Amino acid sequence: MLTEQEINTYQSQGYLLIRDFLDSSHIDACRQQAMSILESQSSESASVFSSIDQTRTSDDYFLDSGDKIRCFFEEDASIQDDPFRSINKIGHALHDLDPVFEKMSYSRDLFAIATQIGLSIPTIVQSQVIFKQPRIGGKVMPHQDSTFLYTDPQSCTGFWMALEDANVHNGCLMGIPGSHRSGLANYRFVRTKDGLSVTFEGSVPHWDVSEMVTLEAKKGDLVLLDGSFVHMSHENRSPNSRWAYILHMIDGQYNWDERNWLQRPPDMSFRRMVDVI
Ligand SMILES: O=C(O)CCC(=O)C(=O)O
Repeated sequence: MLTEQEINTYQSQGYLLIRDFLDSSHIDACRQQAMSILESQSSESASVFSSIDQTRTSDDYFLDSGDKIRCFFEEDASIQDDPFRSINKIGHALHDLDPVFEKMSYSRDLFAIATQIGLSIPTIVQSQVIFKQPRIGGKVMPHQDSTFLYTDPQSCTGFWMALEDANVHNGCLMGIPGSHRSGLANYRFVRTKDGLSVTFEGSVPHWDVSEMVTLEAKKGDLVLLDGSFVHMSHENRSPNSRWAYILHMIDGQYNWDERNWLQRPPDMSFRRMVDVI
């Protein structure tokens, strides 16, 4: 359980670092499972990315991934590279489709924290393993998570779990303390009317990146991220990877916006944590 001081810090800063949240047996299980997913899926994704109509196929591959487990490549990776080292991330329904990630995601500890920070019906909408591969791990541009995962009122909350140490050398999270208090920028990542692709809508926000602080984390730490908290991560040019498991939750009492890129088919709707744990 969080202390009152931790809850206050989260509310005033927009993020909170919780040390030693995961124990090593969970981390090992999660890493092993990610490896076996990579082994079974990377050839499928390689064939998708070598298709002739690359833009169309990769749009579909991404847009249909909300209810699947799919691997996405690093931008700097060529598919001839070691397939494991070329994968940027696995997403986006590990929590609902993979038994190891399901157990880790629908945990009593995460549920307790989610309710303490104000989600009355914690509901997981998205899961990802981000690898930040050595030398080629890509930059994640400054953003607010609610731009991508929108509810009205906003309730998106990130649960970022370090599966390896994350520091300034291998591209740890960075963020602007208190930035969530300015609210969500008028900028949304939405499906186009025909539902077949995605686009940004609104005016591109400009944040003062000089205000970013590093959010270094040790293996096993959990970082909570308010949906309006401005954060990013730099490229990884170091020889070490930087694995993380990231869940995004919403408050299930609010409507999931029908224009969000991530949509589930009717027979696989988002699950309320309380119904699973
Ligand atoms: O892990 C990272 O480098 C960035 C993750 C992130 O920004 C997010 O999940 O919202």
